[in-house]
Amino acid sequence: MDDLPRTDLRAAIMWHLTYTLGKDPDHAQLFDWRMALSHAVRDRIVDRWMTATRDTYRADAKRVYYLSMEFLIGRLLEDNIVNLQMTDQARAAIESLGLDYRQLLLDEPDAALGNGGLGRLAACFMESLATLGCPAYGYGIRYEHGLFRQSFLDGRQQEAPEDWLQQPNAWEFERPEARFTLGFGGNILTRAGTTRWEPEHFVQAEAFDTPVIGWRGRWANTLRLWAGRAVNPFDLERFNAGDFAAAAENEALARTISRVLYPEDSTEKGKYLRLMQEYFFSAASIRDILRRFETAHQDLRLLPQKVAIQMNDTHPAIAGPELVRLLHDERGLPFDEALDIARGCLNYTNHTLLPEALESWGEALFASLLPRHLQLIDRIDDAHAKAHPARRVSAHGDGRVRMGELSFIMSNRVNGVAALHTGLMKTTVFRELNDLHPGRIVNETNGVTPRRWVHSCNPRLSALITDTIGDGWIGDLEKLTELEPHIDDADWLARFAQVKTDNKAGLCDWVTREHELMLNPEAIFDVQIKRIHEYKRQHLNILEAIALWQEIRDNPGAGWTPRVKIFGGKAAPGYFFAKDIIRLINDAARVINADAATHGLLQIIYLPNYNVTMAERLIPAADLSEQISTAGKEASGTGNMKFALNGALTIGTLDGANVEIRERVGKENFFLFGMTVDEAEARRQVENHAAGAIAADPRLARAIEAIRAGAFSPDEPDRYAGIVGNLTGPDYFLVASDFSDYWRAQREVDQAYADKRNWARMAALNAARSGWFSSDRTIRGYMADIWGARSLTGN
Ligand code: GLS
Repeated sequence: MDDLPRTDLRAAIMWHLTYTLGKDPDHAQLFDWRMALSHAVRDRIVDRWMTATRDTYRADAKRVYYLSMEFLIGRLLEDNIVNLQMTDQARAAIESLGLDYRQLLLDEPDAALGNGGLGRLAACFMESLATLGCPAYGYGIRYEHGLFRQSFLDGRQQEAPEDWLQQPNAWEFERPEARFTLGFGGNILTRAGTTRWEPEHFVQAEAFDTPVIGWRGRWANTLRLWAGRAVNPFDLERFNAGDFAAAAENEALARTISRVLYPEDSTEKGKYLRLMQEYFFSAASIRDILRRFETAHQDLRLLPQKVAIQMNDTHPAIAGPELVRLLHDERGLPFDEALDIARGCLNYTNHTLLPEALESWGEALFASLLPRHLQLIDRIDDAHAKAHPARRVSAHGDGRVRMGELSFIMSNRVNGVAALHTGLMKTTVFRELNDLHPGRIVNETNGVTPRRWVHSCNPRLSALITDTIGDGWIGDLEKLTELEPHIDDADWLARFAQVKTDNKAGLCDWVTREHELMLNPEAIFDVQIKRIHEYKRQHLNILEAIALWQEIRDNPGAGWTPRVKIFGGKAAPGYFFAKDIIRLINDAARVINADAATHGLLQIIYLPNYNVTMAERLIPAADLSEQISTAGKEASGTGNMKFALNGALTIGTLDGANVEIRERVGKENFFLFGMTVDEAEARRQVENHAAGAIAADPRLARAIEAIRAGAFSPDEPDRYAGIVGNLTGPDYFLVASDFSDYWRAQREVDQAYADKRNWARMAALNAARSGWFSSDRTIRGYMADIWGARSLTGN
């Protein structure tokens, strides 16, 4: 066997094909070639990865630990090639083997270990942490099944399991030696003044490591995902007794813990298995963090100097009591000291104010699973009450354990994800705790990685930017402002507009191929892609489409600006209202697309199975970004940033990071509509507000009436009685009340788009002024304000 070739990529691919995959080139399939390339790329990451680890030990640097139930990483091959700056080399090597490079990249499964923005943010953060040379670990769960695969049957969402691990995963390293045994249930024993938890059931967490390489390959960190394993996987006694299924029961139970991602987003799960998952990954991570610390230090009081733990939402909140338990019960530190140390390490990011999303557990369920932790939470509450006797805010009370309060009390810093959201945290859910702990809440507005969300997904735009200002923007996105002077150059602006035209043409080809629908490339590509949720108001969008369709039919010669409305997104399987919205969009699309009277002027398409890869395809081709949530409900949004960076204009409300996007791109380059947070709150107090709004707007009334009368569901006219009843009744999310202003803003969009040159100008200004929304900037903020961590690469 020849040595593995180190420099020649083509030779390395051939080597891995033979010796890692065991395949003869004559019989290799696309999968084999993709795996061989992935291994060859991975080799180039590993050296950097190991030196980064050594550098961290040598510098005894503070490490950041990002604990998250979700990492929506998508595909990794292109990301890694791009960050190693090997694109040309990889393409040449693959083409020299007679293969199609893009096809090979597309063969990789999309790792959907997350639901939406929260999980994707975690993935962007991992990439930025590596880019900035900040020593960091991501900790999460290695779900066998990520977010379900969505398809439509008669317009209805169907869910099928996602099985990304059916194929071997080229990026991960299994670490059978890195295992922790975790307990559940059982009793608490107090002997000679010390208390110990004696759990009843045990499972093991086994680590799988994926290296995450930063831009230009200067640093690599680790994403460590835990898989459930049985302590005694096989019961020989039961097997010998002939009970074969029971013999493997332990193994099946343990594996269940990391089997599936809960498919809810921005809602509470409240399920027993979910709490097990939360404890499973938090406890394994905390033990791993302590183990690593203790290899270099004896004095546990140094922990906050060396360790910063970020809890991504409340899902890892149990990490707090677990750390206290390990320090106090297991290491013997006095309780108050253990509490101080834990609080010195922990921080918490809140990602939503929706009351239905604030996790809490019934105390009986909690105690049955984590009895010792419940006791410790009571002691944490007592200590907090003693320090702040004026007002009692507690994590445990009224029969429930509230993870938001627990996270807040256990944290050194608590942050929101956009300025508006952080402000609302202080005045709503955390008002009392903020009064008690002024300064604990800080804001870190979200960001997205420019490597994936501009450079890789939009190669045409990337090339134009680099051609104009050099490639420094990829590592320093605020350099995009250097584009501004070029926007007044007509030739440059024409090139910018051409990028969009070409991207749209590419999308049209793909839609024709995959979905047998010919889109009008001249139309405004109006895109709403995100989870389906009432607060995100996809139903406001489809209502406007229906009203527009009716208006075009009335007045076909009125010089309409053609429009293609593109939807994508999944509904939680148990969220029936959201599933009705999906079906309504599909039903309306069928009727409207078939109407010869409006053909070419209005088309609607709902693309099934929206995921990271689809976002990478759609965002570069979008003209208009729909960010239309009810004010106060979308904590930040991150899709909004990706669209603006790729030269789409936003139609949006004053919600989440829209506010900051509008401030930066300029209000004249943003289509604002809708009520503010205060106006929305006041509007809800108006009796029959929805009925009033409908009575005042005949267009809205007619659109709702069409749905009610079954215009889109003639076979079942009352199919949408639920949606109609809500829109005309309680309408908590104020779809009816915001409709007229949304309609007005959409007609402004029509007018603006008719002036192609000015539209291109506005789009270019959006791109040039959105550099602040890089996750590099966000991570720098966390490093300075929250973690006290520093870069080891001088970034
Ligand atoms: C979310 C919010 O809904 C988004 O607005 C936000 O951008 C994202 C990341 O901070 O977090 N919260 C949540 O539960 N799911 C999300 O996507």
